[in-house]
Amino acid sequence: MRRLTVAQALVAFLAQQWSERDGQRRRLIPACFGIFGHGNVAGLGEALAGAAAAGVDLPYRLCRNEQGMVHTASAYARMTDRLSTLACTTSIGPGATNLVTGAAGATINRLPVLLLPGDIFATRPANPVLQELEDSRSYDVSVTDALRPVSRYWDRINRPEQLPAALLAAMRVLTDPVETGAVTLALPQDVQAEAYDWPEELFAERTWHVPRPRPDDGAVQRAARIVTAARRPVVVAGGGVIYSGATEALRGFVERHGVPVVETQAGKGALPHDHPLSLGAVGVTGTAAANEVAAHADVVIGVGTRYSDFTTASGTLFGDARFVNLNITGFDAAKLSGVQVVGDARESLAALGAACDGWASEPAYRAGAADLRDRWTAVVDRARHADPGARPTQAAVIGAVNDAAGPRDVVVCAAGSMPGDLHKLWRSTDPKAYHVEYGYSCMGYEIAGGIGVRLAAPDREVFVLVGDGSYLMLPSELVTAVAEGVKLVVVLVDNQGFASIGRLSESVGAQRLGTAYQDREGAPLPVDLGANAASLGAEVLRVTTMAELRAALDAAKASDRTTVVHVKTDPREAGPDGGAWWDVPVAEVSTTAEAQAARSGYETGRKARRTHLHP
Ligand SMILES: Cc1ncc(C[n+]2csc(CCOP(=O)(O)OP(=O)(O)O)c2C)c(N)n1
Ligand SMILES: [Mg+2]
Repeated sequence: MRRLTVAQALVAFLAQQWSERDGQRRRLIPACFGIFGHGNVAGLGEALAGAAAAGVDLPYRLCRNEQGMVHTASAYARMTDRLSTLACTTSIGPGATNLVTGAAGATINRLPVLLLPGDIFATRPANPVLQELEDSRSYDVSVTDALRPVSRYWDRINRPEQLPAALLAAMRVLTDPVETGAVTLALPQDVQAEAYDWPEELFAERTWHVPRPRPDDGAVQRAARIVTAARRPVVVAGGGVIYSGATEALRGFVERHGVPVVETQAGKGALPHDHPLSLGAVGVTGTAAANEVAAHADVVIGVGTRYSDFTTASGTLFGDARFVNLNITGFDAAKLSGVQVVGDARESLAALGAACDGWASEPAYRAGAADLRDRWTAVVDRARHADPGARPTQAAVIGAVNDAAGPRDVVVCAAGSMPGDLHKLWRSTDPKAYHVEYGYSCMGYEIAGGIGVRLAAPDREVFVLVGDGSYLMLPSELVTAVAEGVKLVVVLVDNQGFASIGRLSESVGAQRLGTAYQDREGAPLPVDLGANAASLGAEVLRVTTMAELRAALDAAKASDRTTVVHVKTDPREAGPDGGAWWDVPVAEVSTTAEAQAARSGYETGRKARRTHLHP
């Protein structure tokens, strides 16, 4: 028996957790991020300090905003293919509720994060404690309940005895590729400090084996019958391809069977951009080549994709296709009435490939796809081009960052107009080098996520592309990057507001209301984001021409300091369009001509929606 507080036991336990896949072991939770307050400083704070003093390897890192630290943990998990993540400790009240947005992002993106919010006293000696919600209908309600719907496992440790089983359940969910997402253990502040006699085995080294489930034979045979009858097959590669490490298996499958590949945001980089069968981004933010091939496909092989509305163009992209879905979760495999091949992506591709032995698509079909691909390549070349003396367009900024980044360097982005342009214009060379969070598309992810990426892959340079709107949501994590010595190159694309939502607003008849940063008279704001970044400890380079941008990117890359390259662009300049539709319902009745016109366009657009109900 070991007598420790609940918080001390938790820390001792976390330091002994490992994950293993394909014989490779790594620490499951190698570090803890946090912000202390009265809800965790005496419990987890004391425990982490004591552990550090005793030489336990669970370093603590201070972040500036709880939401940011969950993004950091998510990004870390994504970079490590979900085999490792970070713990996040918070105080009670606002510290805890600041986790909610990050937790939703992690769960939606199917990424493990371990959240340890403090909670109100379990013993209720003198309620309400500072920051307690105090629900008059039940003293059992706390703000941490807000984390329940966004967590894949949620528990509150009201008694020390509850901790061991909760810890094991939490680790299981974190490492289960089917269930993974945010895991929350709410820790009442009195219970954190309470001592208990723990069985020694609780602190033994423990390895969580991440399985590669093989798909059912019958399902593979059913899928193979459909695939081998296809004349115009296409693979939709999602994030699952990358998390499973299935990129080589995918390449082998499509090369043997002659199947073009289109990629979702999370799946971008599944094939290198210059692979002859790579048609690039698909869907609303997709390339014209990918969307054309997807629209005419008779069989769609979805691998590790959630089929979000951005991928399916809100149900309008695919025609009368049959779907064969390889996915680790039955939930995703069943989408679009697909044949469900439930299993690990790498294993499933191998099994399906074997079952389709000898079959390949017609060469003429592949040649047609290659032709579309070449035409799109020319569109990208034109969009990315700008003369050295010219003011950079957003597409040219993306091109310059792509040129400056080495083949393994990582681009990070999340919200605004850049994810769409990146999806279409970025040329990815490595499965981990394109890191756009587009499940939650959460403004503020960019810098915090960049920290997680760099911590997980210190040998890769990290280029964070962030819009001015996203930057203003969470610039505080620049301080964390500086303090922790996590070097980032941040390219701050400043177009004085929301280019993306401005454009969307105009297209739905909302007249760009509230989408530009300006004062009540419509004049530009006296706001200097470069000065803001400098005040937070970053090196700042301001650029006005393409030549200056390229020089600044090189200097930022060579520097060992976090550097913000501040570039101003025009919000009305849009990148090339891949021609797909997105469902954003427009007012059915309105007094404005703009909204009426938008509504009629909307009604035409939605006529193309299909429900895929193939039995
Ligand atoms: C936290 C959050 N709030 C609101 C939104 C909705 N939204 C999506 S993009 C965007 C504007 C982003 O502005 P900016 O970062 O400057 O990028 P730009 O559109 O100018 O490229 C908004 C408000 C969001 N995605 N996330
Ligand atoms: Mg902007």
